[in-house]
Amino acid sequence: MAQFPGATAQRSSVALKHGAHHLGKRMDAQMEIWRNYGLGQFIHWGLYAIPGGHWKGKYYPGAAEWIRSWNGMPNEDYDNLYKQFNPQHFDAKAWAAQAKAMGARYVIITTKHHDGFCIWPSKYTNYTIANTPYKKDALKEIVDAYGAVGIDVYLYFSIIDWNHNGYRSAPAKTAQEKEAYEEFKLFTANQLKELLTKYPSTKGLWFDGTWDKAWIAEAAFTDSLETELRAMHPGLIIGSRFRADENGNRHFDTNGDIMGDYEQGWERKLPKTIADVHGNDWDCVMTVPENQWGYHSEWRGHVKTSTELIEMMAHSVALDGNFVLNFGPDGQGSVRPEEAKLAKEIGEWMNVNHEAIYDCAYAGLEKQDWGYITKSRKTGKYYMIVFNVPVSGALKIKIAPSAGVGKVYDLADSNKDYEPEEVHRSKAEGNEYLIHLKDRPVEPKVIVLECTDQDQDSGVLYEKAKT
Ligand code: FHN
Repeated sequence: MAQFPGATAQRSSVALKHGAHHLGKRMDAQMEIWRNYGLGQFIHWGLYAIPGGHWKGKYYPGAAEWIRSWNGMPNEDYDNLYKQFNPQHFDAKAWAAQAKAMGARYVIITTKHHDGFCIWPSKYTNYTIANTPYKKDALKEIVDAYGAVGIDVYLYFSIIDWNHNGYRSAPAKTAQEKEAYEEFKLFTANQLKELLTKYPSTKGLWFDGTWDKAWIAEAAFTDSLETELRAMHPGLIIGSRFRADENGNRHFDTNGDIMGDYEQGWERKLPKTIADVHGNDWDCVMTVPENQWGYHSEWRGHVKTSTELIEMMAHSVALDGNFVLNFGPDGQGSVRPEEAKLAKEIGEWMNVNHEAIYDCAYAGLEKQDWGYITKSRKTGKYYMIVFNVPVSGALKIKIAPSAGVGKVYDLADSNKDYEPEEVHRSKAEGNEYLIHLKDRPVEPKVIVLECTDQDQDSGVLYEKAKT
């Protein structure tokens, strides 16, 4: 059983052999770095980027990386795509520079998606980049380039593998099927160990495709594999998608305790309140259109703007999570112009306002009418991230009865300060202030709030009056 400072031993309400390894948050240094990232980048890049959501003139309406499962594209055609994989514009250093300029502090890169194609030269299968015209180890290029600019690398790994003969979604019934699945398990374990050995700077594994009944039934195997991976790579971070307990519960075990270091269920959605995250670390992975991860040349439906994405990031951090934005480079390795534009715009905002995102956490307040509030874990400063300015131009904020408002100023310009107007002072309810804006912002604006005489026990900010 893995143990981490600050985490307690497994609860015994229901005795479990393969439940959570620790209760509560991991408080070691590596996990502290993880929770302070604020913003990450996801990259989905593989063979599916070549057809880009089309085959023989037909449009595939699903997520581009699932095109192999579509009857509009014969499996054989897909399985031969690797012979064309030769991304002439792929420049890992340019990707890393773009991610850095956007403000990402970690990246999650697809080493192998459900199709089974590996962007590293795995010695356990021939279905790898080594056998494409490109030949080179793209994963190494990415790991090195991101590492060089100080962005931590996490490896996405799909358990579903449509290329492996032993892979199956339903539990094996015949002896032959069982034997094949045992081979698949060994293959999976070998690949994971290979990744950690070949790319030792990686900080964690981001698992996917773990919902099959066959995998869920493997609680003993997955538990011991997780323990082995952690032992070979101290500090390794693994989310809640990897394994199920012996009763088939995923993410949370039979006792309701999270299995893994953070909750990985927030895909294309966000928690509404702090209660929804149950005191766990978590990340939200988000697509730019509704549901496209790999490159699809024709995005349909709503495409999120940088303001919407910045708001989702603020929302995530204000509820103790990280926000991870997906990119799907094309078959030549180019980042599409829409994504490049978003990266630039988010980066410009982060350049000025990153203090409200990095190293920040839940501040004791839920969503405000005007926006979100975060608190620096390092300095204790509060950040009001303003998206909606009321007609009055006055932002209402309530702080603890024992607290006073100190300096209040624009993060973009500390000379632009405010004299909060005291509206209501109450020992029972906390002290309410109005901050009168001097102008109407055209983009999300951050106001820094430094409070005095903080009451350590209750927290400075009050969510609502006690009645
Ligand atoms: O099926 C995949 C999907 O293609 C994509 O990789 C996302 C990313 O979180 N994960 C799966 C769906 O949960």
